[in-house]
Amino acid sequence: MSRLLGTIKRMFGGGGDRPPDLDATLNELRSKTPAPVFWLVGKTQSGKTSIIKFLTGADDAVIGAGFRPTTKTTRRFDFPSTDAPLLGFLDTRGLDEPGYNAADDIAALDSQAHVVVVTVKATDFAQGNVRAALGPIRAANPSRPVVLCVSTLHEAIPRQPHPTPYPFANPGSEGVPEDLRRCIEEHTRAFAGMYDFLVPIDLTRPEDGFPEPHYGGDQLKATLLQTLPGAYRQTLIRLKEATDALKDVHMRHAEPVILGYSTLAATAGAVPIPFVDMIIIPGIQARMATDLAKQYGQAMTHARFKEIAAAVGVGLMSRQLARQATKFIPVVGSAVGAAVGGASTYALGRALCYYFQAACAGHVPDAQTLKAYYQEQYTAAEQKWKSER
Ligand SMILES: Nc1nc2c(ncn2[C@@H]2O[C@H](COP(=O)(O)OP(=O)(O)O)[C@@H](O)[C@H]2O)c(=O)[nH]1
Ligand SMILES: [Mg+2]
Repeated sequence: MSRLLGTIKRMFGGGGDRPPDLDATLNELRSKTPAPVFWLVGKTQSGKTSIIKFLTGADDAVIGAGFRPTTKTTRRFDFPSTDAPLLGFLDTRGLDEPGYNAADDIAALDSQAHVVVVTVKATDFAQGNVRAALGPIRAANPSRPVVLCVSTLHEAIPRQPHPTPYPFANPGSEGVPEDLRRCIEEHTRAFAGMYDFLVPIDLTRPEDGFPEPHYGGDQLKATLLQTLPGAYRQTLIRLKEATDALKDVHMRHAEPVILGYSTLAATAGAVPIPFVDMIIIPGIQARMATDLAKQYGQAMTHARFKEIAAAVGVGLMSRQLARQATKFIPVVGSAVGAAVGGASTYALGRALCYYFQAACAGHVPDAQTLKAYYQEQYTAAEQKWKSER
């Protein structure tokens, strides 16, 4: 109601014709956008960052730089960016410190996390601090799934290969080396009643030389998918599908950025926010352009962005224009729809990458080629966005 009143006021000049603040609106949109948040609970060196690396494809440096403190003992990493996140991770790093008090973290973070992921090394049975933290976290929200990841499996079976095919999916199945079986049983006992799923994993580094560096990774992804509510699951699936297929290094980094901003734009298109098609979505797209330009080491000026957007046919209106327009357009904030918002942003992102890639190689594509590429991407993306709903 207050929004409607605000809109009417704006229309009739009573409250001025000030367009909404982009940052404030983006904040509101982020809170409505289904980006899964995982709460990682485990000792230092137990494999928390390795799980983030595996799920996002981001490297240590990016993850390290991306963490920001949330409480005294916990920090948060948003992937691919805090501006347009697809996945969020809370890292309880203070767990090992004497006198760690989960209550503070729960008060600050409980409402943010969809799934708790507990990491324990297969051969490390000193998990008292982890259980002490996990107990109240679970009690605060008993219906929130807890996934217990038993990591660094090979330490339980030195000089032996991983059991293949992955034998842990069916309890009691054959093929698990005795030493490893005992380790997992011990964790099962110690954490009884505190978790919903147990997934043994070994996320090794390529240089460790294991034939399957992400041992148990598929099972971990499948379990996390199973635990997430519908819309959040969709985000994870979209990320997985989009990045699995990509060979090009630039595109592997760019694609999550594009997906992050298109998901935000889809949310903007789906909720009736005034000025969504004049300010909000172009604002989201401009930020995406800046982010993508950085990925390709290219400069992104306003003029260049306008030129590219005009070439592909994305309508761009400046703040100035939007101000004028409110005086003449009777229906302010006609929602553009999730599919249109999402697909136009996605296609523009891909077109920008196409442009940057060509520019890096020393030739700039002509407007017609760019437009054809945009339209092809748009059609495919719109289909996808519609079929998901
Ligand atoms: N082999 C193996 N090494 C792992 C695994 N998980 C973590 N590591 C290694 O253990 C070290 C600490 O892992 P990290 O993910 O940073 O732990 P964190 O402190 O909990 O974030 C790193 O050198 C990782 O490469 C795993 O499942 N298998
Ligand atoms: Mg870490």
